[in-house]
Amino acid sequence: IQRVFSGVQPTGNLHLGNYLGAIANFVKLQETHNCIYCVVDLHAITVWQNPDELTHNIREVTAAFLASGIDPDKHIVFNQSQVAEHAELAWVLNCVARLGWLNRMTQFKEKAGKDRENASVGLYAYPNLMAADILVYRATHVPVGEDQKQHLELARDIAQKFNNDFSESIAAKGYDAKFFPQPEPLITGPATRVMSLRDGSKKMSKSDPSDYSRINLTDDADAIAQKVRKAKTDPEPLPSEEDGLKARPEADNLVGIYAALAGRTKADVLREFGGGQFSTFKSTLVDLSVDKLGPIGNEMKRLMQDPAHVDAVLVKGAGRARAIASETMKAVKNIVGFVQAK
Ligand code: AQP
Repeated sequence: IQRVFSGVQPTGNLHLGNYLGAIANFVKLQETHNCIYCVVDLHAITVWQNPDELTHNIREVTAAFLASGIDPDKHIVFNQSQVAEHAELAWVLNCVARLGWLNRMTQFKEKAGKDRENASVGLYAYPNLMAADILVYRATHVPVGEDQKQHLELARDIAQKFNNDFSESIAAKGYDAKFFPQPEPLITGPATRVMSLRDGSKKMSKSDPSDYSRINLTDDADAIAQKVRKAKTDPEPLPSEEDGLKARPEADNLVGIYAALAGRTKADVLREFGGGQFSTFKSTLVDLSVDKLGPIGNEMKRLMQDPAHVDAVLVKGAGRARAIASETMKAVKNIVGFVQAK
């Protein structure tokens, strides 16, 4: 049975993009894979986080996992900082990855902005830590949104370079030549890149200053209704076929959201709504969104009233994660040539 790893940053404002692009797929994969789902708090601090808010946000992402249907007894749910092996392996991978590789990462360029000299070293090295997150469990499949594709490709390159650089030692010490497997990205469903409700050319994002750009998982029915009604559209009616969405990013986005929430294809949704006005479509989208997200938001709020329970889930998950990660780390140290207790 194959192993899945993925993570979500506890940086607040969990939104529909995080849900459709990642968490909803996490839930499905539980049926077919051994899954490890991580609240990646070490990644979060690559940009400044208020400590109290960070604690709250770690619990909130955990609550979102549980409320969406992730089972922490059958699978592993924990926060990254509790398993030191992530940071430990990341250091080794910092020494494997090349500066030139990291220089090509578009997310760093976007997040660092113009003031690159002032970005943290952590923000730059973020993709190496992400590679460590995956490889420390020797995970084979990584469900992510479209925006993470480049980081996944880097993780594959790092895995391969480690296997090559240390091939003699790997063979001499009796490990499989492909010590680190090549992790496969799983970018699936009709909403792998949910766009901002205010601007169809920007992805829906936690850090967008406008709350109207996104539907948060904790939004109530009124907030969802207001945001969907105010979502940017164009004056044309909806097209009847998918081709008609091509130069219409806002329409494409709303149809994609509908399709993903309803578990249908975009073509199928357009067969029903094609030719109609956005106002009618938007009302149905509001009902569907409230229907699907309302119970998740309510359950998140209920779980957040018992932080001790949420923390206990994370502590227990971290123990199980550590058992796997420490085995990998022992082997890595052996391969690299470090001295350690037998
Ligand atoms: N708009 C999106 N559409 C589809 N998937 C998305 N993801 C994020 N935004 C979208 C996916 O959600 C998972 C968790 O993301 P993350 O928390 O690790 O970080 P992120 O990608 O940086 O999320 P944001 O919301 O865009 O935050 P900021 O504003 O800080 O940049 C990932 O699998 C991601 O692909």
